[in-house]
Amino acid sequence: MPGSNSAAAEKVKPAASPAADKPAEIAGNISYHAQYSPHFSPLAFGPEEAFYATAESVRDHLIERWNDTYVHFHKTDPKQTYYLSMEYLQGRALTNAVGNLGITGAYAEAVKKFGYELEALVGQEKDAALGNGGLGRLASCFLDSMATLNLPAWGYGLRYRYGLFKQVITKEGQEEMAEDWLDKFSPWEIPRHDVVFPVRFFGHVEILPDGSRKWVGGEVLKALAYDVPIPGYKTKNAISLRLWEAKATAEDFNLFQFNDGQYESSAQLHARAEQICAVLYPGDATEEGKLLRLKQQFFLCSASLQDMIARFKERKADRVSGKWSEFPSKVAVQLNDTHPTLAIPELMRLLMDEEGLGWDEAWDITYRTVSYTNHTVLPEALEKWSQIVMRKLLPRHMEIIEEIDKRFREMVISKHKEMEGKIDSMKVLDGSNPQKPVVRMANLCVVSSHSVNGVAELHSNILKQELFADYVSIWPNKFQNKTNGITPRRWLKFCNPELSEIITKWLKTDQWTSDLDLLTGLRKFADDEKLHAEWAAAKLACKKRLAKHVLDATGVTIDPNSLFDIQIKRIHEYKRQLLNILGAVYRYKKLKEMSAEEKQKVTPRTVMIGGKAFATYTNAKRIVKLVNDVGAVVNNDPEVNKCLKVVFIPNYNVSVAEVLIPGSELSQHISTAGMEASGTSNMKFSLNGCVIIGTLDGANVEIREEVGEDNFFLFGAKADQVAGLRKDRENGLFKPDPRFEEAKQLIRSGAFGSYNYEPLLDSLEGNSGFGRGDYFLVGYDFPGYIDAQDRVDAAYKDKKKWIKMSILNTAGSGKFSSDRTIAQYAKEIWDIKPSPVA
Ligand code: B1N
Repeated sequence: MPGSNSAAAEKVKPAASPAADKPAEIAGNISYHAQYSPHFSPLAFGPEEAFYATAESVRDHLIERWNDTYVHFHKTDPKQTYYLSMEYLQGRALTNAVGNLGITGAYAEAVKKFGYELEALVGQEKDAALGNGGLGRLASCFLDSMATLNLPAWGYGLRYRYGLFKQVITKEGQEEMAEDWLDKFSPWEIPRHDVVFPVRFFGHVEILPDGSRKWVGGEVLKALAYDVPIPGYKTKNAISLRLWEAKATAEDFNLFQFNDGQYESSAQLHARAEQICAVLYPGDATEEGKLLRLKQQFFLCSASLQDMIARFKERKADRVSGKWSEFPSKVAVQLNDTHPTLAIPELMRLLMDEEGLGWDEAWDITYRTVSYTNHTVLPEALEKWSQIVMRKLLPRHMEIIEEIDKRFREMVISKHKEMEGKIDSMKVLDGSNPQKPVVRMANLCVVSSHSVNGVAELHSNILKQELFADYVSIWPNKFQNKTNGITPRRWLKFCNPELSEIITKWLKTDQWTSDLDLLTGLRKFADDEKLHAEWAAAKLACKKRLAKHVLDATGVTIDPNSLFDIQIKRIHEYKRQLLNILGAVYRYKKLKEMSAEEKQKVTPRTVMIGGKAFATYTNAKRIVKLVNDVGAVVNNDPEVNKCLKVVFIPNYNVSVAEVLIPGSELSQHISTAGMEASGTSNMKFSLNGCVIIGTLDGANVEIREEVGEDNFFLFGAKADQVAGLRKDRENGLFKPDPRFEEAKQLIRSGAFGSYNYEPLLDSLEGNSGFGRGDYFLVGYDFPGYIDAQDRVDAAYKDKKKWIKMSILNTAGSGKFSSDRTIAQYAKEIWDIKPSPVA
């Protein structure tokens, strides 16, 4: 490590270091941690203690690589990317760590010496759920790919005390409980007491005698770094996910008040510091104006930028020329949506007020450093912050934002006169409502970043043609597409060992795990009967594992020979779980009308729906309740339950996904076209040989292109029809299909209990106003959906055909590796290059 005593430290041989390939030595090291890492009594060695000791032993390997990588980057001083995200959905780390380090076998054997199976210990780990859904999981897949591609990159985030809530299903529906991922401790994080930065809130701006400005007063908290090492797959590189925690200092503790018995006020700032990282903001595509959320966002941005600048200065000392203008050739900052937008004014402030640069130079550096990814076009998810709140909390930043806005407007008038009429919608500050003037964060990002990208072709086109169309005429080259991806390690190799082995066997190489395009090599075996038999056996094994999870989690027994049909994602009206459940209700009704003979011919199906609803999103919670109520009736109806089961999967999270996705055969990605920016679980399902029923939305469009239209069940309105269809409804031109009416009617009849589903069903009716006149077009798409489901049933009856479709889905998934996505970001946005540790 660089630092004053590094030479001396290097001479000290660490004791009890494990050998990666010798199970006996590994076991010794696990036992060492059980004894000397003082978390439990040395006599206790149950599965939980064994998990923690094993994880600590694995962590030793990680730390070695992580230190080597840091030193390597320090010496070679490449340009680095800093990924700023308010969310990371890491899930569990043990399987991934031993898998990426290539020591799974050795550890599996080592823990056997204590009488444990590695799989059993893995289940002891709590999910790190520091994210809500796709956006957070994407950030985690990106970290895996950055490390695997040996890229000099960091992730920055917040160390929330409580991550995403735990979902408990009761008779009432969803209930939320705090999920205590740090209940004992996390073996994967390393507190960095040497990495601490001050972060200020409130206060005021002082004008100094030389005319420069300085932000002073208010309250100052400390940001303390916790590093989580991220190992690459089959490489010596391990990068960092740096999570900040808020702390108050000893000086903030008022001993006088405490001694006077005023316990609460004596530790006021400590309490406020604790609030900052207490909980993850539980929103996905909805935004609520909360001061605390703004504080969180600034906390992340300020600490991260101070850290980057400190590193730039530290390394600058070794460089010949140490000019600030070099900053953008050493640092790339990627904003994961608008949540870390405050990085823009904060970088400007640090460069101007702390480093003494002028506006023009600071602006040039900021613009060349920062780039922005947009993840949604939903109007309610486009962040807008009250100018009044912003000015109070961050007075200097508000000044800077005002200046950015002013200069942008002047630029348009002087250089793009033709756009003058559009300034009102393009500018950063929106004062159209004098009661509540706001800062439009997306506009601030577009104006201040050198690159703006969407997350799938269709989404990026919508950005260019609609949301950001006016900016395109000013900056035609600023807008890009970077189709999302997923890591094939976690989402195939580790979660689906059965299928992975078959793929490796048939491709005669395991290189596909880092070169996913090799999967196309499966195409030539798509009709091979031997492969079919192996493929079907692997799927059945995964279905049995899934069935066991369902039984454990819900008490419902499901038949592994039925078609496993899954929709798992956050519950949202635009994702249309309602369409799915109405389809299941319609299927139930038809089954009830059938004779015993007719039922013999039916393709038996298990419909599984899982996902969390935002705590105050009433309609989403009603949907959860409806799925559970339908399941309770259908699953207990002996007339139909051989042909249909409906199961709500509780507490959907990363590790549940790792069990469900490998066992899936059909998965539903059925959002109203134009509304799902990309989707990433669609990629995971397809990669695991699952066929998609879906709309032409988000990345579905590209998946269908890659796997072939015969291997995708398409239905529904196209994105460019949606606006017209809504208009038609308003004009009373929409005629609902009788099947849609039947399904709603059955719910209204009380067949699934007496809960009042009227508000939910109302949302699908009317022309506008209350219920929004079926804004998400469930009624319009219903007949097409039912027809597509009929095609699914027919296809599933032909086992050969179905397995071929399944193989061709896996074979066509190469494009959706996050390695491809990250390589494109590295080349086309960040301009960084691989830098492997020798
Ligand atoms: O980002 C994912 C996409 O695959 C999904 O289609 C998209 O819905 C998701 C506010 C969001 N967009 N916006 C959010 C998350 C939290 C929050 O507070 C908005 N999440 C997405 C990855 O690109």
